Amino acid sequence: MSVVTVQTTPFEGQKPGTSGLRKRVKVFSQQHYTENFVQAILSAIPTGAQGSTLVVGGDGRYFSKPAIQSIIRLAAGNGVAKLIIGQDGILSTPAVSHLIRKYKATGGILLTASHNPGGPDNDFGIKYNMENGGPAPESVTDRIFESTKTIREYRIVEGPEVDLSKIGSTSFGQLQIDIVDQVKDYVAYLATIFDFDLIKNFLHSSDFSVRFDALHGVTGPYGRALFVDAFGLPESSIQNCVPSEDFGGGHPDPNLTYAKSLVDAVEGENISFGAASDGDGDRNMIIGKGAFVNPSDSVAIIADWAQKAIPYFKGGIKGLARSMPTSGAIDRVAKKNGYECFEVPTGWKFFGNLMDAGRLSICGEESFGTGSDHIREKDGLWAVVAWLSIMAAANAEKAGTTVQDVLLQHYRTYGRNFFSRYDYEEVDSQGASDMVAHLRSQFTSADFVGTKLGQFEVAESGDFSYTDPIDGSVSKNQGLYATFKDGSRIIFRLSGTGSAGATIRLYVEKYSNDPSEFGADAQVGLKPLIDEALKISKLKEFTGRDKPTVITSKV
Ligand code: G16
Repeated sequence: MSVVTVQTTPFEGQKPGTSGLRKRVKVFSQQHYTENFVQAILSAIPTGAQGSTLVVGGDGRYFSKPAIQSIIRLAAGNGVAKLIIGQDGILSTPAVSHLIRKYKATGGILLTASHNPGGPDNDFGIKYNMENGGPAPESVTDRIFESTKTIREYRIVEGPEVDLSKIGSTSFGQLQIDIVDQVKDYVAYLATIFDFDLIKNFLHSSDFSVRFDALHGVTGPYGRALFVDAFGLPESSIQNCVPSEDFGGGHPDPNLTYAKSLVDAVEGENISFGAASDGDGDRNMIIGKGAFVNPSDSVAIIADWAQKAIPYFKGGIKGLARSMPTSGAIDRVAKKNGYECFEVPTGWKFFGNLMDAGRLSICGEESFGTGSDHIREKDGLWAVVAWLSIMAAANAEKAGTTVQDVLLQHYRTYGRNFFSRYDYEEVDSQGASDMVAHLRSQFTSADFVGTKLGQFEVAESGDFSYTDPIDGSVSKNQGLYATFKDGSRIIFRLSGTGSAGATIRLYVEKYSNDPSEFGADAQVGLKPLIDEALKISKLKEFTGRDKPTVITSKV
């Protein structure tokens, strides 16, 4: 088998977004499109592709199979020494991160568009992760993008399709390929982080019931291995746990809109604890009967209970962090406990340096991402098992404690950061960027501070910029924010994960330490702020939209 050089021409728009390149399958399936991007990744590996070991896997969505065969040919053509591939090409994003670290690989190529729908008419995605197991930083994604703009050829080795269904070692020319179990290593790792026996005992000695929904995504087999096999729960504790290439025609995004069947089941069947995960398994949603755990609260509560409830953290917490639009609930936990706390731009890649430097243990994002330094990706099932650990610990203190009780207990200690996010998906790109320009001119003007939006007086505003405390790199224009005198905030950002048009995100936050408000519906308390945000942005005038596609808030 010899290396063949294939002539190609650059494609426009192969710029990695918040988390890799996400486009419609129809775009990826154009001749040379996927090959160009993968060649650009291989050319951008800081230590070179030659002799490297890469982990390859994804959520199994439509187009994964031909993409993996292309990656094999390109890896062989670029002198990669070894590929570690999940059986049938399937690995959750957290599992890839874990395998990169466990096998000390050079990096990994992940095939997923995360929570975006799959199938021939929907989305596919490719991203590169580094040797620490985390998403490539901007310095590397910029190199990938530069390379896609000038690429003229890529190198492959031609050969027969590799059978990915059998676990074991095989080869493709000089390239060694190890096909590995999708679930085993990851679940074994979780068992070292949490006390599985304690969780199991709690679940079997109480009437606390659980329902996990994989939304037909990659976590189905992982969910089964955990809830049914490890914790001994009945089949009825899991739903939608058979992965499908198009996620059963659904939208594998664990929120109140797209995981509605879970919400209905928890309410209708009187289930104590519901959890869902997204297409590639890095996001999570936690609910209880009558309770929605806002992701911003979720990470704060996990941080608050971690040392008490999760063996991995018994030795201490190094620091906490959140993305900028995430509510400040976790900051309050950090303050009370004397932990360092960081505010980074949206994107999990920004947490990695802090973890590698030993300054960050637990972090999260409002976008249903929660995780810790056990890997370098957010981790949906980790968050679910963290919550089960908390519920076990809380019930050990007081039998019968519900998810709602844990929330209220947290608010009584720290006050409540009401938070909501409005998403306007697939809006006209021009309208969205005009709206952002209109807002930027106001939010970055010195005169804006002191003005009043209704009852809210602007205390501080700008376009968020972040200087990485470890390597000094600067990321600018990460979101337009206005903080008001009473501590509340509004933020506007364009999403970096959509595949068509633009997605506008509006984030609103308000703090209250008035116990009579703790049980309130987030929407009610936030309405005046939301109204002001919509007014100043002229969102309706610029986009024609008068209501959001998705709202993140209380049930
Ligand atoms: C990705 C990133 C997250 C980010 C989220 C939303 O998640 O890893 O860090 O918060 O996108 O980003 P945006 O607001 O730009 O759409 P995932 O689960 O899609 O990989």
